[in-house]
Amino acid sequence: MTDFNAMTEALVSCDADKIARLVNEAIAEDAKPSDILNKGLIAGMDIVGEKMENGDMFIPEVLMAAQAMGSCVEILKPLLGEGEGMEGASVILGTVKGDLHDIGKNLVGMMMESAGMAVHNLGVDIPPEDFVAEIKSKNAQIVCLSALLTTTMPMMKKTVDAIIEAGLRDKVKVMIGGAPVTQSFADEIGADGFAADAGSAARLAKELVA
Ligand code: B1M
Repeated sequence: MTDFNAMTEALVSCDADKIARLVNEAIAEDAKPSDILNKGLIAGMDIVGEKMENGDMFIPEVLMAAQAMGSCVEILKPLLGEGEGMEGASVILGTVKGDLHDIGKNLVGMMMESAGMAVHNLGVDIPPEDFVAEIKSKNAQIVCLSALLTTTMPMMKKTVDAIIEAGLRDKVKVMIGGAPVTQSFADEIGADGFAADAGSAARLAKELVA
């Protein structure tokens, strides 16, 4: 029986070797990869977030926990697919300017790749003009914007506005996501859709280009 709490605790203590071992053991025990991710790792990151907010954990420790989580996500990558074909759809993905959070965005990219989409992951701190340039050069059908900070959410609107100004709005579907983002914010800024997590992002992408 997989002990997801042990995984959560190891992440909160930034014990990278222990978390990797627990994840590999859970896989060997046939635990569901989505349970490992949600009940073990994301649950741990939520506690890290609370501790950070309360001043019980500082940036270097949060970074260590984030790196440990990133390594575990790599272990889970081949197992997390949706598995259904969306071959050929070109997706631009990035965290908006001013924002350095990338774990959730990378999960979104993984789920989309495993559904067959060609994902161009631009990274973090991406200004609107870079999204516009990449939409053009990759002839993208979908652009996915991620933001984890309330202070960077307005950059999503600036990015949508830049896409409109470049005359590309009819050619590309805009999806947004990230912990503080909501469907009503998506409606407010004129995005085509909001996804609360990586799995639903991949499903929504399929619906939008169907
Ligand atoms: Co930051 N941070 N952080 N941080 N950090 C949060 C977001 C925070 C909530 C913590 C807290 O105070 N409780 C808080 C934001 C408060 C707010 O704005 N309301 C915060 C803060 C304040 C900050 C700094 C300002 C701290 C400081 O310097 N004083 C600073 C900002 C730096 C910057 O970006 N300019 C900062 C820095 C950092 C680190 C660099 C140390 C590190 C990031 C490392 C990295 O990403 N490589 C970090 C971390 C790790 C976090 C927490 C603890 C964890 C985030 C995470 O990875 N979650 C976070 C607290 C929390 O979220 N509980 C916090 C796990 C991940 C799987 O979930 O990213 O939500 P998430 O992604 C989900 C969905 O949101 C969705 O799917 C994903 C998978 O299911 N999704 C999308 C995400 N993007 C999507 C895009 C889509 C669709 C769905 O497109 C269509």
